[in-house]
Amino acid sequence: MKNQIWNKEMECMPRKELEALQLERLKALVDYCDKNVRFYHDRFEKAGITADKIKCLSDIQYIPYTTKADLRDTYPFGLLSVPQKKIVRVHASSGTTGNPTVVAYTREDMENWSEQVARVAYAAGANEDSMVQICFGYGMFTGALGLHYGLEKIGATVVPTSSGNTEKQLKFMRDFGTDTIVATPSYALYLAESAKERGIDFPMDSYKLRLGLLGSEGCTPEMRQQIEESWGNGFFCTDNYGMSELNGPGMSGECIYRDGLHINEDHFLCETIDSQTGDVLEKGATGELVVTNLTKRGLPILRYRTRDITKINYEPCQCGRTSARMSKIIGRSDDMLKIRGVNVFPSQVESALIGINSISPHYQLVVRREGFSDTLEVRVELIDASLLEIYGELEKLRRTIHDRIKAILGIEIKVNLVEPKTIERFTGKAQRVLDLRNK
Ligand code: DLL
Repeated sequence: MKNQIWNKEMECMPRKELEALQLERLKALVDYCDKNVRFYHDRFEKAGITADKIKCLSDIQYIPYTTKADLRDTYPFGLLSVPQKKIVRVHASSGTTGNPTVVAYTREDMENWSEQVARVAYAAGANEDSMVQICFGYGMFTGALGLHYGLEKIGATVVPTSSGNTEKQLKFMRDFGTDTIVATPSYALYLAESAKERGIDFPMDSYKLRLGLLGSEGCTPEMRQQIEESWGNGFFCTDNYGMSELNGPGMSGECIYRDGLHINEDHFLCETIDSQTGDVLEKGATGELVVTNLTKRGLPILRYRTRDITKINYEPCQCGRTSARMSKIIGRSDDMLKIRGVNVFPSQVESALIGINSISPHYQLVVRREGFSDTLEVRVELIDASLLEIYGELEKLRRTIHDRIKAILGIEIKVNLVEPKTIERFTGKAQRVLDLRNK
């Protein structure tokens, strides 16, 4: 892969200049939020914050954190800072309960977002010669449209196949000579295995795939190796991170040296904090990532608690970029699960179970990796064991639970009704999730 830099001026800026720019942008953002968003105005007033009190970057610590709950409480448009006619795009992702998290973009936000994605895609090796198939679901999820705009910006040929329909994905891949895919790591692997299964008719050489822009869920180095070996022919992939609250993909991504994910720091100011105490940690320490989107204007977000655990390396990279690099996500400080690219919270399952007769409030989520795809089993405890003897009733109950949960999560699940008192009880915080994917 070639070492290419999309925006040298910004990506290789001396750190002193970069930090001066971040400070200038932070002050402008605080001033902007103070004047245009009631939610922030009230919070700043309470905390005694005004833009002129921000003298250096570390003064950011006086600004209160924003959480997913804040977005949920102001659903859908309580954090908008402009009249709706200035908003050109809305996206959403699932929240912990009930309301999804809604995000909104002005035209300027869209330009910034495309620029951020253009940089990470170019850093990975994509360019105007690339034929890119986007296998993320188009819709409220930011993954597909985010990469779509960024890839068009660098002049790549975008093939918006969206998610699913593996047979068609592979056909287009062969017929078009697709050389780059955008997918979750698990789907990239699944595609490779499906291609291999058709090996007699279409040997792996019928595919020109060389690059994978992967993201939206974790990918260990072992998994990456497995994906690369499955595709063969020098297939190379990078890890890309982001979240809808921070535009979507494009916040950070690996360059060809793959030694951390370069953060677009002129747009994102990052900190790590102790997720228990909320204290800011020293630079470079492992903790929960907190991000301020310095340039977002439609629905600005300050000091967003991502719940993702990482550490940030501020040393320059051999690629020539001066931007800091975050390590791959080590885990989460809450119980959110990412299953086949979809955010799942145990509390969503709980809300689906509430009010159903014959089941106890004890349940467990079991996540497995079967083949190359994640599966979710929901174990629910019956109140009365005698129901196990009546197949018709049991099946009816299982269906009801299945349909309710599926309607909320939007993914296929398996419901398993178990005997009374067989799900482990906890005296402290209940452990609702059994994640067996890495076992
Ligand atoms: O997943 C945005 C995205 C799309 C990023 C496509 C990269 C590529 P959300 O649906 O809001 O946004 O989910 C955000 O997914 O807080 C992480 O927990 C997880 N996540 C995203 N990228 C990675 C990654 C998109 N590379 C949540 N590694 C985040 C590990 C990731 N976890």
